[in-house]
Amino acid sequence: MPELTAVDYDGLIPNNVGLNADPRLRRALESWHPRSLDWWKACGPVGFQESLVYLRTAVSVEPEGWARFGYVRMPDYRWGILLAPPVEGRTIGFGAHRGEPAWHDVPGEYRAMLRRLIVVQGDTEPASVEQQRRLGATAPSLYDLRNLFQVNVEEGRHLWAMVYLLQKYFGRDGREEAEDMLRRRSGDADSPRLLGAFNEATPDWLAFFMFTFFTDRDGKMQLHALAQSGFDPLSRTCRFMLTEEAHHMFVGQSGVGRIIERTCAAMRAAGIDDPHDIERVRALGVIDLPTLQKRANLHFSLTLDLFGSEISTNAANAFNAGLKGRYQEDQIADDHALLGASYKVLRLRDGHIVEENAPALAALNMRLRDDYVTDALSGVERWWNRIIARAGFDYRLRLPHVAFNRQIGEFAAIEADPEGNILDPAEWQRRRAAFLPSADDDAFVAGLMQPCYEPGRFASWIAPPRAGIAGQPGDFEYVKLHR
Ligand code: BYC
Repeated sequence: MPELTAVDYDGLIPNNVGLNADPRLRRALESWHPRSLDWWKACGPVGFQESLVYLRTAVSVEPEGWARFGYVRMPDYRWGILLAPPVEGRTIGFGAHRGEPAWHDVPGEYRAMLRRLIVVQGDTEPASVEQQRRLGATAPSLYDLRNLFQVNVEEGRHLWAMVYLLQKYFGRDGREEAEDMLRRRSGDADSPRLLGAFNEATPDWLAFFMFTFFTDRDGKMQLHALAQSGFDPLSRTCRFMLTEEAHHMFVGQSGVGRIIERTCAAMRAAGIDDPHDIERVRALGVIDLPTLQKRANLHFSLTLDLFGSEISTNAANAFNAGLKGRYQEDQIADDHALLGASYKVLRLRDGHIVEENAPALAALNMRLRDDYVTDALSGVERWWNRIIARAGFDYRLRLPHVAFNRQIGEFAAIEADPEGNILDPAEWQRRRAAFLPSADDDAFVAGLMQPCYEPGRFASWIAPPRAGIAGQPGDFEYVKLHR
């Protein structure tokens, strides 16, 4: 039976999954709790653990009033287990079991596949915290510092969400997987995180904003696909995670937007009309638009790899089993079985990129990736390019071709420029620094990264936000530093 939705906020682990009525699970989670705190202290934000941070904490799963804002020391954050309210009489929406009642327990025949999906999802959450752990030292403002920590504690909560599923539904091997989540490390040569992009460095704040715009958006798409799952606890977990995820993408979207705004204002004030006049723009202490383009090229292409191969039997099997649906599956008007249906996929044929019809079931990763590209493109146009256009500059940020800079799937074997023209390896090497950030570009950005911890003040290269968090004024002390 679906669990009740009332949130128990009194125990060690806030939850609306009836933990008190399940002593075995509660003990397992309570024994995981100190180890997750050890992980947080060793691998989470460097410094600031004693500082008071103005954080939102999820206290309810109702759409209105689900979060409470207040000062919290990060190790005291209440990492709760919260599932979206159950939907009465919910049925499986796609695949071979379409129309059957949703599962409230693990379907035995799909156990391994389901565990794998949950483990991959769970692994990304602590990975991103590890990637971002040193950024506090160079925060451009207390507002941004607070947003970083908000994202970090919520990724920590998302780890809890997946660990809950593993511990409750997968017995001993679930507990082992939960331990492994705390053992793997982003970028570690011996024990890396599972997916490529989560082993890359996030060395500076521009990387953080690009990551939250592009990579957290993959999170959104994958969580939407898992929210459709016929395994109801996974669906409910992901539905609530999506509530928090929206803010993470806002941080990236507005963060890069504020950089663009500052750059354009500085160029105007200095009488610079050509955005390609990089030396002069950089001399103003702001980040030139072509460097932003190269960073976008990097993060977009790294994120596309997270969708797996264009043609994937794993994806087909997960759909058929009713475990992972399409983006907004419940709003698509078709048979939700996809047997005999086809989908257009870009393939590499005889050294050329061509569009081909492929079986729709096998092409589900491609479809989700297409939905992702549409979503990301709309963010680029509606936010970033609008700011540039309003400032009166003849420049547009673009998303590179999906064949550009890929390590996974159809285009991993070739090199292509951002327009999708295939290049031979020598030409790629010659032109690489025009497409992707060079060591010089990174060094320039690194040179700008100086902390700005005075309430209401911002680093030279980023504009203040339009509005504060939860209606707070511009000079609000979002982090009370303990030094
Ligand atoms: N790196 O059949 P294929 C987020 C593996 S982000 C390394 O094409 P499939 C967040 C693959 O595992 C969202 N390996 O792949 C964002 C498979 O190995 P096995 C995270 C890769 O399974 C910001 C083999 O290659 N959630 O939440 O169709 C901050 C064959 O691949 C990669 C999910 O991803 C890679 N990039 O699709 C915080 C959802 N790609 O099984 C959080 C759950 C593929 O043969 N995961 N491989 O050993 C999935 O749905 C799928 O596992 C994937 C891969 C989409 C990742």
